[in-house]
Amino acid sequence: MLQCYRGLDVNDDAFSVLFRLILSSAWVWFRLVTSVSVIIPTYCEFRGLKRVLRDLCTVLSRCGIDYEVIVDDSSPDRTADVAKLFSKYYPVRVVVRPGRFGLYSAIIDGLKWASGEYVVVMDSDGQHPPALVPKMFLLATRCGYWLVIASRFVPGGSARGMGPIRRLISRFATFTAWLLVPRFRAVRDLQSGFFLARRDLLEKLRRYYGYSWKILLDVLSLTPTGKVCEVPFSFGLRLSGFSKFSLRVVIKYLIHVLILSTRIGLLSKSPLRHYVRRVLLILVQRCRGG
Ligand SMILES: Nc1nc2c(ncn2[C@@H]2O[C@H](COP(=O)(O)OP(=O)(O)O)[C@@H](O)[C@H]2O)c(=O)[nH]1
Ligand SMILES: [Mg+2]
Repeated sequence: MLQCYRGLDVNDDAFSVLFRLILSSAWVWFRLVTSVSVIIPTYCEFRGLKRVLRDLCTVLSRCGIDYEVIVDDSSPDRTADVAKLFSKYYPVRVVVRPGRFGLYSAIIDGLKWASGEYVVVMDSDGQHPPALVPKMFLLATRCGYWLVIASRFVPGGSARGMGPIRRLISRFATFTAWLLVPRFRAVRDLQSGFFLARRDLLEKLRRYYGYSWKILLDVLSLTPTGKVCEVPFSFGLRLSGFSKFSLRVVIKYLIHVLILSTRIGLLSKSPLRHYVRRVLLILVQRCRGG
């Protein structure tokens, strides 16, 4: 995973160390300028978004990142106003949708405005550290990964921002996915909402539009196992506001995993898979949004 970084040799003299550092920063800067967009879905994150954007803009402007796209669902707390303020001074685009259409579709809609070859998806509530983005980008471009997942459950990561009940639900959700879709077993943090993916992978998801909350599962289903890596991070506490996680999200997630298992998992060999999928799709249409 991270061992693919080329480390500094103790025998290098000061000049060559400096030269390599300058060269690699210039390389990161050049690639980031042309290659990465960050999509941040928001719903009622007025306070949190301000802090996140400030930190993100500081980190990313140093790297010369392309720009960020904020997709807001007409939040009643006027979250979009914060984003619009930032857009006057930073490369931030604000997309305001006329109603609440859900997290998955917010990411897909954000894609229309994101021009980067790679796309980062992250929360707007401070739980995902912006400082990790350049590292994720390096892993993708230098080591050839198509999907880099910021993970709470690999060595070095932590989930201190999750309460015990949420942690239990997350474990259960991961276990269900591992059980029904064996190829997911290679990934420790299937529930992560913080990842970097090749743009073309996300483009393909327009067809699946809005099954559930966890777009990462669909991105994973399209990525060869050897092209996925996880990088540890510390999942922080929410800066303010409330989580949009709910029972409906859990139900949609379970249906989503079942649909995936009819495609690439345990149910994919069943002669009834087409009927099962059709029924599941009808069910998932009934609980749109969220
Ligand atoms: N545009 C949009 N963003 C959403 C919606 N639901 C959640 N989000 C955003 O998606 C991110 C993840 O949601 P969050 O409540 O933090 O989920 P949690 O981290 O799993 O508790 C946050 O930045 C939310 O503001 C939605 O319906 N529309
Ligand atoms: Mg969150």
